[in-house]
Amino acid sequence: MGHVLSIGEMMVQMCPTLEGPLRQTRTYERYVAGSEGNTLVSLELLGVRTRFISRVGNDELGFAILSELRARGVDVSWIVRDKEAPTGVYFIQRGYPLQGKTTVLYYRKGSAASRLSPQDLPEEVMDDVELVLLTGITPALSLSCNEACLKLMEMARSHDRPLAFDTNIRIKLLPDQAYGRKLLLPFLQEAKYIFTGAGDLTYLFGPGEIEDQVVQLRKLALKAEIILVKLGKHGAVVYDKDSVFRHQGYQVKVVDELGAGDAFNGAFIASMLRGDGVEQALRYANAAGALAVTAKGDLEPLPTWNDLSLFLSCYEDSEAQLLR
Ligand code: KDG
Repeated sequence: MGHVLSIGEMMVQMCPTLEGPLRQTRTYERYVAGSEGNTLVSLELLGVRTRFISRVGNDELGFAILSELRARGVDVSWIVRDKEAPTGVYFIQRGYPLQGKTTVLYYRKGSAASRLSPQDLPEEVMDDVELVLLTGITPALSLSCNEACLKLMEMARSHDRPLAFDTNIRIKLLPDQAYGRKLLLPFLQEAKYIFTGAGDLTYLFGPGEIEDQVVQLRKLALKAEIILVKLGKHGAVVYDKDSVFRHQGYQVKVVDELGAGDAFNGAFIASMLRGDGVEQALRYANAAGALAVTAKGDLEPLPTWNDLSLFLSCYEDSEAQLLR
């Protein structure tokens, strides 16, 4: 099996040890995170080889990102150390001002990764690539990032490789809704697999029932064979060409909900690539999403196949016992 290739920004994540407003926070744990890279690490843990196109600052934090990704098996040979721009950083604020809610503060404007451009994509990056993964985050980072994502999409098409696209709308990175919708349109039109969520569908198509929003999405996503709608603790729904599969969420203790969608995507793609059917892939993806929220950090709780099997057998056994 070939590589899954993606492009994007990994940042240093500053995660407070306690809940509360950041103005009072003095102690943090430092992690490394970023949607596309998270999904690649998830894939690596599930036996799929991956390659990441990115830029990091030629600084200590950039080294931290490179060594984390390298240690987890991702091919980092195409990541550029940029001497002129710093590595992006973000802070998490938990439980304030709304209990149970997480806010993210980005310090990534002008970062090294925001300077990604089509020049970072020579033809050879497509060598031995099985699937290309893009998300709505990277095109939103800068005009040159958007151009790079469009180029990678074209490269996937010319090599006849499928595109997986996660809408991953980050309102803080987008000037307004009209811009966001226009930015995502070419990727939605091209993708074979579309990952999205209830909030993103409402951003794209306005409020309404998910079924109706998916009908609207289908009208423009003509190449989409599979549309996955992630519903957090309520599980997920998959719409393939002629069937709908629903899967309930697994109830777990939530420690840190960031990165759950990326864990979901990684397990779904890995399962499909090894030839499981859609229903089985959805089951693994839901389990991976659930496991991802049980510990801090985006990469740290990502599961292996053994973790997924153990989780599913225990969880489904205890559910069956409750039903008896
Ligand atoms: O999916 C989790 C990511 O959103 C988070 O770790 C940071 O990539 C990130 C982003 O751009 O918000």
